[in-house]
Amino acid sequence: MGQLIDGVWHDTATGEVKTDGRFDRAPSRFRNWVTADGGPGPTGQGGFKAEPGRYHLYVSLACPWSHRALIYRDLLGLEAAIDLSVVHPVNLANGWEFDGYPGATPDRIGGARYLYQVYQAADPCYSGKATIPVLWDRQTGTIVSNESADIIRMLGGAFLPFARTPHNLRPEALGARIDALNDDIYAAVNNGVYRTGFAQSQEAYDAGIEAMFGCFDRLERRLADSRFLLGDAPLEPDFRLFVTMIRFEPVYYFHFRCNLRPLSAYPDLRRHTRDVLNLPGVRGTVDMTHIVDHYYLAHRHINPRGIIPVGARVDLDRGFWGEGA
Ligand SMILES: N[C@@H](CCC(=O)N[C@@H](CS)C(=O)NCC(=O)O)C(=O)O
Repeated sequence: MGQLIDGVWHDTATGEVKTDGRFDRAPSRFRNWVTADGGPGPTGQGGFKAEPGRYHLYVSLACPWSHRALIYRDLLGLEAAIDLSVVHPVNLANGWEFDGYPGATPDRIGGARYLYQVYQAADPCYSGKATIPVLWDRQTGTIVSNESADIIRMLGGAFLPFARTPHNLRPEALGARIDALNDDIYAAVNNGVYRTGFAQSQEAYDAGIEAMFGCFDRLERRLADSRFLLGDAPLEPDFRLFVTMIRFEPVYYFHFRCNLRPLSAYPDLRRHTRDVLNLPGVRGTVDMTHIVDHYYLAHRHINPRGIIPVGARVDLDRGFWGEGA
């Protein structure tokens, strides 16, 4: 996977696995915000005014964090306002790379071969991982943000005037409930699957599994009498949950050993995934080939021979987990 150290790429471990075998994700480093008037947002510096055509998104169709941003862009109808570059799904010694795979694109901004070169262009002395997604500003030639949780709030906030189909996915009155759900789902599920899959001790793995399935139990109870997590309309936590659950059965169940119980034990959680999948704009953001190839072919420390288990072959068009789409 590798990282940049003082602006130079090194194919070395990132130090996120601690001596007790825990995976501890490094925080994102570019935390500026696009705002309506260009004033500073909750973190970082100002100077990034919302304008159509000025900003660019770098994404991976495989990556759940990128997937959040892609869903917001398509669901809100921001395709004309924010264009895209899509990386190759299999990131190896040089990290994420452009082109050379169906559905991937060149770097449409600077013609870089590797994503780390986009980080070098933003900051020639940058130290840290070159992660995806990235929100890039053409005008100042830098990265605004590489944190998906913030990027989706910008798309659903400052960019709404340019949206073809605007919705408020984070109503102010529900802010505290949304944040509490997001925190629970992030720790136990979104990051929880990585915590479990990247664990390098039995204790770290067991703790990840316990937290994840405890959260599934809570979500199943909540969804028993509610179509979406906070009522009849899908909101921010529904999309944040969806991007992990759509990958769960083909990938996390096998590859990250998230298999205390099969998801058939959680019929409402599955139904929720299907309901989000069928919302306008969502299905087109799901690319199962990028997803499956990324995890099974890039994580050589977990799957050294790159063998893809037969249970990973989910065809969304021919029926979702054999239940009809
Ligand atoms: N907190 C970040 C996490 C992004 C992230 O970890 N992306 C992964 C892809 S799924 C990545 O680019 N990993 C490359 C690496 O770790 O070197 C966000 O939500 O945007």
